[in-house]
Amino acid sequence: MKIAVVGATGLVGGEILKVLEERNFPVSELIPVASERSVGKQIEFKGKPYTVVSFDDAIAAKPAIAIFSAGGGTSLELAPKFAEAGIFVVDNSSAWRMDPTKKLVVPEINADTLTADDKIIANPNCSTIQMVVALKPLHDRYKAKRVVVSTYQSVTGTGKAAVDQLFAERKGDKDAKKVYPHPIDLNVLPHIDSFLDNGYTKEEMKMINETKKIMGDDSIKVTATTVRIPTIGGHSEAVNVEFEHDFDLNEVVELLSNAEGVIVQDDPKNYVYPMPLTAHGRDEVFVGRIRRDETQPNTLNMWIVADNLRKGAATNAVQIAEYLMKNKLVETAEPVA
Ligand code: A2P
Ligand code: 11C
Repeated sequence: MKIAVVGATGLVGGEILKVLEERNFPVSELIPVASERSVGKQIEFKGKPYTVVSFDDAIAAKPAIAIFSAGGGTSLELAPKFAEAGIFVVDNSSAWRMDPTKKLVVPEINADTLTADDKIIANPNCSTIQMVVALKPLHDRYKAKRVVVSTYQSVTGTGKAAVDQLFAERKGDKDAKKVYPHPIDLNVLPHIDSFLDNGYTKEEMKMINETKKIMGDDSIKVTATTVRIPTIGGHSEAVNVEFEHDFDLNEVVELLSNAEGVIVQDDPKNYVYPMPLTAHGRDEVFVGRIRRDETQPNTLNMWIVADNLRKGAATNAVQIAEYLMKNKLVETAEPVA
């Protein structure tokens, strides 16, 4: 299958290439796309060099699927052009997520809503994806009423320039180029994306609104505080959930252990719990510190970690592409096993 990766030179784009390769996605031709300034550059896929092309050339090459990770503005402008040419777009940006005519997909939860007419498919925000992957099996059993989440997010969520800022500061470079309004090394910023009139950030509102849309349940109340920390391995989240029905803690662990895409790491006495260092480069969502909130009934605390560039972005997008292929929603040149 011909696959275009729009934003192939970026952090998420690079991860998409790795995930396509690792999961043995049947790529018959890779079409890497980036901004005009990168056209003609070489990138590597499966050990071979590929030349970055412009989006016009990419559309003309007629890929079956284009996976976008090139920012919201680029997606707003270019995704419809690909879709009009009959190309499925799996879009990592926030551009289409809350558009009622577009599906917001986490394959473990709602890929079965996709049809061949869904030409632009939205990939949720990274911090939302890892939370709902763990929340859904519990919601199905006990019905989540209210979620209070605080995040500890990796600088990789901001992009390459932010990773450069962290390491330049760590080296003591006084002229480090600033992506954040403050130093990030040895610091914590309660600020991800821009502030809105209600005092929340866009990242916080994404967690609130996207969770309801993916779970297909507007009644779930979510409140969030999203925070940037100086790590690169992944995002961590302290999640407090109040359920309508009471739960048995052993059953919670069992439900999570059996949930697709979830790994329980919960043996605090032996210092086993999820961490960005151990989640880095992995496709799964890790859950630990599973315990009752003893201050009120039917309420659970847990700690959720995932590599935001993987399940939070690249892996989820590639899983959507796999779903399109396996369910024959996209036309393939070759027979699909
Ligand atoms: P480029 O490398 O040419 O700037 P990151 O989030 O890690 O900064 O990556 C952003 C990605 O989006 C890069 O691959 C970048 O390409 C790409 N990009 C930015 N603007 C456009 C555009 N107008 N068209 C296509 N790709 C774009
Ligand atoms: C961050 N969650 O960590 C953001 C990055 O809407 O896809 C992804 C933003 C998005 O900064």
